Amino acid sequence: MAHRWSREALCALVAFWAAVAAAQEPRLITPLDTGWRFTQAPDLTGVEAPAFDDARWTPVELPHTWNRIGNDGTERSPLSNNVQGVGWYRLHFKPPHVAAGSRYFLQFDAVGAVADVWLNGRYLGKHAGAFSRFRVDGSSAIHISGDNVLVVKADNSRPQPGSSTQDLIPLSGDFFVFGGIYRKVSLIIMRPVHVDLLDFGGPGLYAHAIEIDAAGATVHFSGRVANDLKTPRRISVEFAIEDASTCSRASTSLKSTAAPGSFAVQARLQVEHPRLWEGIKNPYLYRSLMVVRSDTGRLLDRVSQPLGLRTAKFDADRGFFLNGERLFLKGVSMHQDRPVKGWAISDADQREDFDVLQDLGANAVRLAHYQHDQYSYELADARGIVVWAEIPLVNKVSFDGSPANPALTANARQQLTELIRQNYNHPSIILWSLGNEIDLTATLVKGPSRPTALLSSLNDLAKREDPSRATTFADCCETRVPSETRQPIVGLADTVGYNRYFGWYTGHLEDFGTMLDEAHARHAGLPISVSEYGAGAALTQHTDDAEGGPINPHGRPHPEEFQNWYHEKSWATLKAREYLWGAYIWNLFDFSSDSRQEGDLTDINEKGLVSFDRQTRKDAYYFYRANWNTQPTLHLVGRRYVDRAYAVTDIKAYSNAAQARLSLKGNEIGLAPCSDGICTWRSVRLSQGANDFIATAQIDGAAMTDSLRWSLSHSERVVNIKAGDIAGYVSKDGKHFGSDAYFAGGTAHGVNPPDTAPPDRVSVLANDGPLYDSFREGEFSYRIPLPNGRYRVELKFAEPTATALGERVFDVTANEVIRLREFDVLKAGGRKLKGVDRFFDADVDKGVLVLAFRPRRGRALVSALSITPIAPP
Ligand code: GCB
Repeated sequence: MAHRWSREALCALVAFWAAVAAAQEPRLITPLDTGWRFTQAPDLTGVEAPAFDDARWTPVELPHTWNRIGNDGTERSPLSNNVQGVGWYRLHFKPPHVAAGSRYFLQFDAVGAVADVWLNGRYLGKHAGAFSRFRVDGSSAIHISGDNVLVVKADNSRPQPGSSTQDLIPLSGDFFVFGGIYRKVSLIIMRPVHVDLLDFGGPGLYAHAIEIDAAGATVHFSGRVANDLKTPRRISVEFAIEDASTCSRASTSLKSTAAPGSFAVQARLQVEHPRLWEGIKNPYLYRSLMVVRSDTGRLLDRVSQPLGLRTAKFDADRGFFLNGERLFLKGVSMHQDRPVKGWAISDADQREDFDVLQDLGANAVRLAHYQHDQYSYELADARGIVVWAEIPLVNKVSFDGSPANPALTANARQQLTELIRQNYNHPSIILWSLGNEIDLTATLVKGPSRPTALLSSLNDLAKREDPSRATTFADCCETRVPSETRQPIVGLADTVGYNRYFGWYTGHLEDFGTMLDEAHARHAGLPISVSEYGAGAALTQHTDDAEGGPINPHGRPHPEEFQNWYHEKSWATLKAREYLWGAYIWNLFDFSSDSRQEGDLTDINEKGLVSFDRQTRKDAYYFYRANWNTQPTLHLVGRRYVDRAYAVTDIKAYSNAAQARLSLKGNEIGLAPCSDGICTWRSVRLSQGANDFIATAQIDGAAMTDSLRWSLSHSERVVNIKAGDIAGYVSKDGKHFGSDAYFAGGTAHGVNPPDTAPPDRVSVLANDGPLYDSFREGEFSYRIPLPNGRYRVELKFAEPTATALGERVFDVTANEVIRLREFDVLKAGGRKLKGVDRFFDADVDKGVLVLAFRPRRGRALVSALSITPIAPP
């Protein structure tokens, strides 16, 4: 009777032979990460000569960048280095001893931004693009036994007309382009006939499923073979699919004659009863293999790539479908930088970022605004995170608003080809994005923007390179500028993402949903997403009411609680829209951008849900965790706003519990229901000193608890409010004025609109001018909770606009008793922008003081309110 092998036994045998094969790997890969010397000196000459003396250069290891951007604090640190230009690297190395006739390739995982490479004084080539892998053939220059000198010139000059980077994308962007060899370098030694390494940095093997159903999947293989010899060779090319237990599930072998040069070999394989790559549910991975052998069966080369079997479809009305199932892409965007290290990050850094992303509960990532390290895409494959991948075509296609010139077009096409070939095999990638906000300049400088020729050319290229994936791009400005200056681009790619910052840069948050609905109606058949939304959050800046005053998006302060409010509202808007295929938070992490002086930082965009150093998860992080992650979350909100301005305040927890319980100093406050991830206890009363809160909840049988301490440094009978201001202010006489709170009605303003810089800034003439530089205006009231008693109410005013007496006249009542009658600030101050104070006494007997501002002519206003007790009750 014939012996029957079990499947496991067969696989064990296969694994054994795979191990044997691996032991004789045909490629010898030597990392070249240590022993480099570096200097930043633009005018050096003769550096490429092997004998050049680099003894005084700085010893460095890869990954390396000379730039250092972004620090904690409102001033730029002396340790910062934002010098853009040329940096030189030199390395002496000795290659391992191998058989004669081998080929030697140098692989650079990325160099910022333009690289020139010499080996032993011989120029091997240039690569323009800060993000993609590239390889050069060093076979004719190498000293196979003995010392070799590898020289790299890295140039990250700021792109401008006439610069060395004038035709290199990105021309601009809200991120810093770090200079240097900021990813790894290796020497790859191969046999002369091998899988092609010079295919735009790609793996040379490209596989994807063309048909999938329960019974089987058909996978198309295309492999490139290079014959570096001068004569043809008879070879066989094997393609195979291995499952996750390295068991071969399908294979084929093709005989061929490899002429000198390179050529493609194609095949199709069937996998029976395929297991699907199902995103975070089950990111099952096969591997595709390509093996090249000589006609005598000698192993010449071998490549293994990830293979995931899945379908990805977009529907204009119903969103995104993975393997036929609707999946809303709960996305975050990420850059690739860290404090001090900049872009020279490690694998461990990338793992940590994906750990955070998964802890948040995201199922999708936009790896912005350029090609990231291979390892990030591998992590996404392995963890089931759906990826939006993109090229760094950002903000503009030319300096003067004209269409992209041929050189820039060629560079953008090259970077797109590299992105696609190098990442073709990652099942996690579902979209190639062609650009980001490339008509932004039309909005900012009101000049023309002519991106369509380039965008169409890139779209065609992406479809030709990879017909299996959809294209997209991120739009900023569709309806913001007239069509005479801006060519319409939405609809040019298969899908679109809208970068929208309602309530931050523009408009009101309430208009976000309407804008999306209008876009959906305007572009019938076009699948749409939100590719960016977000708001800044500084860890040391706080507000009691995010609607208390205008935000200054390009400046300071950026209270953390504004970000909470923004995301609570935004997520409610987004999740209600069935037609959206996804939404990407901008950004998961704070990141470096040397044009930013915002929040409490310098050179950092602080729209992250997590701080730049990854040490602090902001409150808004937990809002999403409560909504997106099924793991239990219970997080009391406001843990960094410790010194409270007001004794009576709401307190919130972000939680996926049905309800949560709160106690203060051991006294039960009560049970609050939680909906949409938010549990709120209204009008909680703090007392002077420390206030310790403990929240508890049961979530899926797990007992959760969280605590925080707030302190109140003044009596509960004192209330100081800076009207119309989102942040507080400590007055010259040491009083803590909280941000605008307890108000109803009116609108908030500053005497200077946000972003006004000297010399246009005005100030209020008063002993303490800043106390008067914001105001609430209109018909409005304040309901201020206070213990019963008698109080002194001091109101502060400054006329911001009225030029004639009688233009603005109003009454102020306290608990319905008129205290200021027909008050005219201009008259009282005698001139515009002159601080005016008025005070009166008022009794509180029902726990609340209602101050009403009632216009008689024009709009009422107030700049600050200060309430202090006169006598105990
Ligand atoms: C955008 C850009 C992104 C910026 C972001 C912001 O629209 O695409 O690069 O960083 O806005 O924070 O302003």
